[in-house]
Amino acid sequence: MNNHIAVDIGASSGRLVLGTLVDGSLKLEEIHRFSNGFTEQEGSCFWDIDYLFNEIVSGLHKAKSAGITECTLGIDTWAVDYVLLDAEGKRIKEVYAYRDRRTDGVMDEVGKLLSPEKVYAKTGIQQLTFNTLYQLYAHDREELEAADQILMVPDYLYYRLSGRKINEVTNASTMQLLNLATRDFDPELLSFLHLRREQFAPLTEPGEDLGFITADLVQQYDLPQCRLICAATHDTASAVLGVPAQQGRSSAYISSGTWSLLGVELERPINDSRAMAANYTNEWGAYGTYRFLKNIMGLWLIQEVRRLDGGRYSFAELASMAAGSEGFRSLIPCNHPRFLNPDNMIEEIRQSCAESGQPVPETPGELARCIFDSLALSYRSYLAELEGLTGQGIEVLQIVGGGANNELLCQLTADIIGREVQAGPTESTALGNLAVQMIQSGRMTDIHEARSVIGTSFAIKSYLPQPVPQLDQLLARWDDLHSAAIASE
Ligand code: LFR
Repeated sequence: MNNHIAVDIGASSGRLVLGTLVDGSLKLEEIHRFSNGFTEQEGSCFWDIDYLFNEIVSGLHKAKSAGITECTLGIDTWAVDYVLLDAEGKRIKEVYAYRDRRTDGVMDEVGKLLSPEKVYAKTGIQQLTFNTLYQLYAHDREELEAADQILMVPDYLYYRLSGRKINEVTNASTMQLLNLATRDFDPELLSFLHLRREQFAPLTEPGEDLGFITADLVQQYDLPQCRLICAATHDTASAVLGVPAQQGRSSAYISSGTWSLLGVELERPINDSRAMAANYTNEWGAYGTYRFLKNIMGLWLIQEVRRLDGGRYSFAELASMAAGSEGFRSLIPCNHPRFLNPDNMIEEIRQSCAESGQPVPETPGELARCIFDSLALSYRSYLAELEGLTGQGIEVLQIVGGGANNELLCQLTADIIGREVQAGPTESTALGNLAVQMIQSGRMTDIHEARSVIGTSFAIKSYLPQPVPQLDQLLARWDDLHSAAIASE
């Protein structure tokens, strides 16, 4: 049996990908793809989790129709969002989407009651308004008390398929409730939220065998016999597992999708005061690793511009219009919280440019160019910070995920950071998810082998830095904008 299926659901789309190992090469075949997004109901933002579950089932049914009778299956999604269940295992509430505004100002409020230094020393997790800690603090107290179980989104999807409740570690770490030293939920943080340890399931590591999809589901929807393997259920954890092996050169990665996650993999967390001041995170990875990284407002910016523009142009068209627009004309401090979920991204970008006395981008091409230029410049700043914090110089930046397809952004990044960028594979998240299944099934020995196989199975494009005219002036302009934005957060 050589069929492994990754269910990979991001904030804007989901897919089921079949992975097979043929003559030492990993082959991917997309079985099913669907869109995703949160919707606003009475002023709050929610995911449609039943729809996502149904899409998984439809995808599996398609696999069966295509002749797959047996497979293993792993699930990954974005992080931080949770599902409350009652004692019968029924959902108590729709699932809030992390960009919901109920957490506006909550981080500061909590910071007055619970020392942020202490929370960082315990958890090593960066301060983001949407961390589960803040979401739960902002959640209706009675509803939380009534919850028999609190599962993360992928945990819940596994539960619906198998009946088994887990809290998978890579995703659970983004709750900002796990203690790095004890490797379990931190009692003080739980009691701050008036929560009990029993409301969470046992912490489960990637690679655990979770049993088969229930016979009822298999029969009712005509599905393959699927053995569920616990993936690195946080999509970023899977994406980092899917970063190709690097031969002898020190490297950092960017997992480039809705977010740009820039960082390195470490064997030990760095949760000192410098890392805290720079707001770097230590999310738990598979196989005893930590992802020391920073969230950068990534392709969400262009996704929103495209949506508000009525979807007239594809992402490829927007990138080519950006390539034809004047470079470095207007820049935005793209990681400022104002861009997290503004009422209107296009207006927010224009306003930011106007406020800083720069030309206001009008056309979709100008808006896209402003976004890509600003992202490349922010990568440079955060890369330098990363080198300072880890004490490790970076020679190569590996960009994986959908953003690896964006040639303009990859070239701009190489030019601005002055180092080689290696782009690809775009499907690193599905690949990391599959790697865990293949290792668990004995098809691969370990993650080193998986990363070598990934490196030789997919085309990886190299971008070498080209000179940027008047770079010093550009960097000075960027530093002013970037520092002013940090000061105003
Ligand atoms: C990327 C990602 C990031 C996480 C954000 C919210 O899809 O999972 O890693 O910080 O979404 O969950």
